[in-house]
Amino acid sequence: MAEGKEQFGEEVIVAIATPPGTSGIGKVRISGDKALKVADKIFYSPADVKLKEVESHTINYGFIRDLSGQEIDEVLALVMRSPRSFTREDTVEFDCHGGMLPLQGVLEAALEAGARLAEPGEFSRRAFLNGRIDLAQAEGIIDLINAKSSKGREIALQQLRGRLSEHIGQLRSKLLDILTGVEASIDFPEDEIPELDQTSLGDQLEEIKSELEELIASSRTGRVYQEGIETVIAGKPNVGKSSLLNYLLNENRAIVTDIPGTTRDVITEMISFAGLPLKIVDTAGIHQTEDRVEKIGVEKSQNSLKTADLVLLMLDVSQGITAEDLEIYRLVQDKPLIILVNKTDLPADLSQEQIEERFSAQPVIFISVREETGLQELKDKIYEIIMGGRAAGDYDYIITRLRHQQALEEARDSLKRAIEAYRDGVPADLLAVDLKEVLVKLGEITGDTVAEDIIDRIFADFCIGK
Ligand SMILES: Nc1nc2c(ncn2[C@@H]2O[C@H](COP(=O)(O)OP(=O)(O)OP(=O)(O)O)[C@@H](O)[C@H]2O)c(=O)[nH]1
Ligand SMILES: [Mg+2]
Repeated sequence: MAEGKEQFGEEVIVAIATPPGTSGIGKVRISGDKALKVADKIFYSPADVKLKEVESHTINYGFIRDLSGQEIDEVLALVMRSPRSFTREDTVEFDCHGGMLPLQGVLEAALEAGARLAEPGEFSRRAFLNGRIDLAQAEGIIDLINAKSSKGREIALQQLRGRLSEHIGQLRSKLLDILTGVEASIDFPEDEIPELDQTSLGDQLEEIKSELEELIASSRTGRVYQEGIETVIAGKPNVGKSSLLNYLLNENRAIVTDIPGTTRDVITEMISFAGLPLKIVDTAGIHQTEDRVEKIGVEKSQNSLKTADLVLLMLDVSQGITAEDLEIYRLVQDKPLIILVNKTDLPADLSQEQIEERFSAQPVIFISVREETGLQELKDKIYEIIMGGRAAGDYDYIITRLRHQQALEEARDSLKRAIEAYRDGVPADLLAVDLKEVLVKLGEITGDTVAEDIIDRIFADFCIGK
């Protein structure tokens, strides 16, 4: 892919790298073989400094002027010369005043001076094409930017720094050693075949397989940390859904009254829950209604159930199980689900047996939001369901991306075939075919072996200026 370099670096790209809005500082980033030349056309320094002539990694004070000579902003110019920059190309970063007009003005001046607007993720793409980072590291960058929990940030940073790539690299090199041995045995004449060490080859393959299994197992946990979990509180009107939301948020976010149908809209909030990002959704009580406004709320509630990762179906212990409860259950029974029986401070009209009879194998927790009982048990259960029994600390490496998970699963399947083939004593050349397939799949994670369209898709997720 190195041949792409000239073609890419020749075009100087520019973008505003900070988000729109007002701030103390905003950044305009320029990269490409002629980045310094473009920058010098618009950068003017009272000390007559030319960016083309300054040392790499220096900060230079000056002003930006457009080509007509109009002054636009006072800036600091950070110069990073190839290859000691993120893109490995010559790069200039202008620290401007962080308002839309100065930033837009500097951007337009750079465009006028010969740069073109960068595509989303194009700086990172160049870093990848120029060998500064591999694909898994590039994904680490975007995951770090988008991290929704401190654990998610930690995992993304590890990935950005190449820990996952290193681990995949080690697995690949073990496989390559094995493959070399297998291929050598193909080339030898019958009587000179060096005895493939029977037990050890099988064991080595099994060992790699279990390392792949371990990585695959971590991916559920990883995605939870990266993306968060959407937890929807559902139930008929007046059971205490909004009261629970307020309790979890530790604030009076939603209106609570004893009038059924109080919540009419879907309320969404993020909370950090045992280090996990939890998106918590309070819904309008689902029931048949002729009220036009409430009807829309009920429809929105039903829609949010469709995308939920976890549903807390709330009942009222003082009311027994009603037709409305069963109707809602029908909507959510295939989702990860907890049956929450609220208001246990009131006289009960509902027993554990009755619930188990109607809601089959679902976990049931009795709570009282009013008296704050049963809520720790609820938190523990949510954690257990989300994490599938294992916490992040149980893994050496954590996979966060579906793309990686799928590549690992395909690698594992090919390896399984190789192991079976080996046990059945098939010829070495057939065994080699399966092993090569494993190598290709693992290479997709780091980008050593990956199709152009996948690369396009990954970088398209980036923001402009990154
Ligand atoms: N006794 C008792 N009352 C509760 C408990 N939790 C909530 N309530 C009361 O139940 C009533 C309804 O609570 P909400 O939280 O508004 O119920 P909701 O499910 O959001 O109701 P809708 O928005 O109408 O669907 C309020 O008067 C709450 O104070 C509880 O644990 N025990
Ligand atoms: Mg409510």
